[in-house]
Amino acid sequence: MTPVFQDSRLEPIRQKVEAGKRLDYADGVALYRSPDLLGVGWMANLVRERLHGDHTYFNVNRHLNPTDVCVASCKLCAFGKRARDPKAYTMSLEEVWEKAGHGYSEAVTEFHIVGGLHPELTLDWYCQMLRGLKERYPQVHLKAFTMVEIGYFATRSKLTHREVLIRLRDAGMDSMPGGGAEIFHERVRRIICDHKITGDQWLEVARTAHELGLHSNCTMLYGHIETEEDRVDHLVKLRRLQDDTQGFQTFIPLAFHPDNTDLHHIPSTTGFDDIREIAVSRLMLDNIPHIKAYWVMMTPKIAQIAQRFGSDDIDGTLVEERIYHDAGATTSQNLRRGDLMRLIREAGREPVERDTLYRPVERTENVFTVLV
Ligand code: V47
Repeated sequence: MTPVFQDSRLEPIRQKVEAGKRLDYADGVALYRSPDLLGVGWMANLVRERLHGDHTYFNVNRHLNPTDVCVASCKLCAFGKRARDPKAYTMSLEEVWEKAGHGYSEAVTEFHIVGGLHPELTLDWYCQMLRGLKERYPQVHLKAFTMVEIGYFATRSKLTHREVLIRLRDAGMDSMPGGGAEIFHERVRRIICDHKITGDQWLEVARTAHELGLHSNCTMLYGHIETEEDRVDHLVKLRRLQDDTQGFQTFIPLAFHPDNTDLHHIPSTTGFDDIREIAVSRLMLDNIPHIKAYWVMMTPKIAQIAQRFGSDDIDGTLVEERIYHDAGATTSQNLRRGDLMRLIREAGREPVERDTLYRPVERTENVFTVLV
């Protein structure tokens, strides 16, 4: 049964959503401005259930951050450090390979690998790292490097983005995470991350990766100095690229965590904004299959509620998370497979363990099989 919305301005949007029609820029702004979270969430849930029924996806993954040394000094970030900072670290190749196998008893299906823009590590070093991981953990999918890291490797090695991507792919990179997109609008980028590649360059690297057959995710960092229009502009740009390439698997809205950053005066996002962001993303990104509620960033409780407001994915076990915990996240650094399944079941959804490419995974004890 269709409910009556409190905000009558949502009615024309509801008609489009029910008819499966694409929402436009003005619809996106109206969704962000509406206080009728239940109305917006009802529509997002309709789309989510059309696409995925009751399934909520999760995976058993491990984050690896080989270095936090970074030349960029982004105001938004608490993770990156200058090379001379006594707290900065850079792992040796052996340390990366050893850490990958550490500290967790359930066999992981994915390593999620990102790091700072290190001024001395070479592209060859990163290729060796990937080869070494593949040799030691051949069954594990390597989801590695943001578009920003690719841009930096290209500048440093004097190669094109395409050449860098080909070298990394040939060394074992299977797909790419969605980080570094922040907000594409240049006015915002100049303030929060002025040393990163531009929004257009981020989109161009993603396009090239997709053309080479690499899937990736995409993100948006919200809850800092951006406007609602900036958020809609960002989503529409992602949607436009996806129309061309079909290469994005999952969109992950990332709530800004201000602690220990140069923007520490900005208050954290609220639960209302986090849930609404999930719902608006689901409605605007009609061509991106999955919307992830990243539990580390949202808290497990909000990520669970998001499963009824447009999200169909809750991320994974992680094992050890650095980027958000350096920025003051108070969530745990890992959750076990059983914890994730309980959160999903109690939201009335059916947990589906997936690999990075969303193929179902079957487990007996600690051995997993990807069902194709
Ligand atoms: O690129 C950095 C953001 C991203 C802060 O692809 C911050 O499956 C909030 O991209 N507050 C890294 N956000 C995380 C990321 C990600 C996470 C989970 C899954 C996937 C995926 C990707 O975090 C960075 C940046 O956009 N970030 N600092 C901060 N203080």
